[in-house]
Amino acid sequence: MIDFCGIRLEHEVINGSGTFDAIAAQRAFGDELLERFPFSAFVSKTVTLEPRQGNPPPRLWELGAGMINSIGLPNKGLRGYLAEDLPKLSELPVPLIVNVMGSTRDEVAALVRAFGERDEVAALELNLSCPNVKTGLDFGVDPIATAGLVEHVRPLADKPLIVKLTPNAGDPAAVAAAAEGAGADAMSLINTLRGMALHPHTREPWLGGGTGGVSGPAIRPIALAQVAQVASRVRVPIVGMGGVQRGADALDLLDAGATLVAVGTESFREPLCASRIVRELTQLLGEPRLEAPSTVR
Ligand code: RRO
Repeated sequence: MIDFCGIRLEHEVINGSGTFDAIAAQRAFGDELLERFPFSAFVSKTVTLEPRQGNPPPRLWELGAGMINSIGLPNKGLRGYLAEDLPKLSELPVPLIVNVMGSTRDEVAALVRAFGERDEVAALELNLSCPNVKTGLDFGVDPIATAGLVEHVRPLADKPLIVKLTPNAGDPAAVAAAAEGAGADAMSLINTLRGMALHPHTREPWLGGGTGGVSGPAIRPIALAQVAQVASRVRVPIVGMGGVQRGADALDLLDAGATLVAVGTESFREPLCASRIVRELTQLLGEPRLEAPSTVR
């Protein structure tokens, strides 16, 4: 059992927001999915106050070592989510973490207040890091804007507040420290890195949104470095993610200072990969660790 902000979890592996559609997966895999749910907590896709269509297609570009997405946050909005998705997601056999995003403080406040009242919700994740939506206010790249937002919404819900950091900030550890100082209970990182692909014939940007977010094994070393850097600056627990494909990748993030590890892009190739990753990680955690050689003076 792992204690994460007072929530008891069976193991260290959860999903990255927006990378596993539990409702669609239940249609595909049936009740077996619920009997052997791969994650120890479920993180929802980002919810905004009003419904959004998302970005024009194409929305994906496959890379040799991952992909670029430009999904642009399509979702039913708060009312649609509460009416249609929350009742289904509350049947999952694990705690539910709802990821929210707004383009103003008041929008984020309304979302935090609404989900803060729901018993089905174990924790909230503030998405300060979507690379594909121009909000006008880029809270997540600026420590002062981040602190202002977290201070504003922290008193509105009596649930753990996780801040999802962007790797596209100049100094993600400074943003993390500001969020912690303002009352955040945990950090999650990394979201995707801004990237681009060109249409093979027209030479125009391939993605409908122009640019997108790079994820998958290509970003794994960046995630590891940023998790280590953030872990050296904050005391709150960290959810580490970025290119996790195997138990060994998860162990790297834990050793860099994460308490939990999230799996994202790999779930598109192998939807139930998290069960395999948990098995691999459990075995690795049970093995004796080699001592680092003592320095010869
Ligand atoms: O929906 C998206 O395009 C998206 C989001 Br909200 C995010 O946080 N990260 C990402 O890579 N894509």
